[in-house]
Amino acid sequence: MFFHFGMNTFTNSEWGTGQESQSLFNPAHLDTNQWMEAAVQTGASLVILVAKHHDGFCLWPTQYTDHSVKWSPWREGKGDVVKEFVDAAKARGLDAGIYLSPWDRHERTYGHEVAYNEYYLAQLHELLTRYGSIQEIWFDGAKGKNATNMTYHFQEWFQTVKQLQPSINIFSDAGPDIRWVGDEAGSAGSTCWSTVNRTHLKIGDASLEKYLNTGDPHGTDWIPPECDVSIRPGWFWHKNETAKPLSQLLDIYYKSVGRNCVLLLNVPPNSTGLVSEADITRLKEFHHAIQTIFSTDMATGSETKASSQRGGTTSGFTAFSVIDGNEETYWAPKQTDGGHGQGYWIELRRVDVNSAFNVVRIQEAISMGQRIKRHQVLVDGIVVVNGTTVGHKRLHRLKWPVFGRVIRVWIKESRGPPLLSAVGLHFDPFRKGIDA
Ligand code: FUL
Repeated sequence: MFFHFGMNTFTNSEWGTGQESQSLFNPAHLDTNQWMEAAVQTGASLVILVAKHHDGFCLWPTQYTDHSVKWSPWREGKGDVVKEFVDAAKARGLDAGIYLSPWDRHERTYGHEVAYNEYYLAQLHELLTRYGSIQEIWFDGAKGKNATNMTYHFQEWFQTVKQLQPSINIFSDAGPDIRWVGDEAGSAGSTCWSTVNRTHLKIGDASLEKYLNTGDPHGTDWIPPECDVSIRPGWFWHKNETAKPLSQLLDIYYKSVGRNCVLLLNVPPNSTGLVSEADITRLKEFHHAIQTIFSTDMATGSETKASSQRGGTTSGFTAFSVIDGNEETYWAPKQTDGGHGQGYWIELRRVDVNSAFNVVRIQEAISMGQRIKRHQVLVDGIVVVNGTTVGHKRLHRLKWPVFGRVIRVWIKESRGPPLLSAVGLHFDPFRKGIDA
């Protein structure tokens, strides 16, 4: 879960000018435990705070500028939102991440290459040494059209980050660990590879959006995408905006989590310093809907059969692995299978055919790489899905609920033998439109 909170929260804007007075920052009831409660209730595992947005106002008492909480009335200048955020996250067992905007409209050194890069590095140093372990750092490529020219020393920043926090994940348009998905709608490409070629990438280059959206089957760098999207129209809280309807959130879930991505859902706290009740209600609905859809798997108990199986029945690569409920185990075909242009297939023969499903879940054994290029799903011999990549998780919504007995996942093209860790069949009662 992403938290955009800062000066903009108090000025009803999305991009502040950097000229705002520190006295405006004064959330009367700021409670990061309440934020974490919202995250936990939604099933999130990681929370990321915008520590400084483009307006340059810092949510921690940095020693490098006066434009921070230290000069605001909040907690009489003794508060530290970053500390409260990270402490509250850790107390709830959540991983914590930080967003630090490179574009800074307040800082007077901005535009002076050496001075600003040093300023930014010094702030990174504060953020990554004061608050214990941080699991993700978010580098935003955004910048206004008329922004002052500025060269960022990304390589140096990344090196510093890794020195200070060796196991952190660095997010940016170009990784190196997690990549932007190329849009802010929470929607990955219907073909989505975890791999890209880093040499093609450049932070802040809009012409790369399509490439980031689909990844690259020939990519040599493993940089899986993260889909950032806001629950509301804006990234920051605005009095007159409301949360997206459940149907839209579910659509986002299918197009992000269901397309091999991490979903980073932004929930902006309001000017009192709390996540609004209406947003919490929507988050609960969202979580409940996901639980409802995926807690029942109609593939459970099926008989399994595959085009081939590597090793004997005790090899650990049996077809049954896809329905054993364990993501660590997987089905592997023989190396020699699929050699005649037919691909590889696995079949589930359902015991209970009286239960309809309208969602098919397919998962690759992702620790062994991403291999599937093209696949089909057939129900009793009829093709109901034509798909491309699978990756960690592929969710297919069917046009209508089906009751079939034999479900075949047919991998038509892959980079080497496909390895499947799961196939699931689910019923989504919230589904109205037909937009597979
Ligand atoms: C964009 C920014 O300009 C938005 O304000 C927001 O922070 C979003 C996550 O990234 O590039």
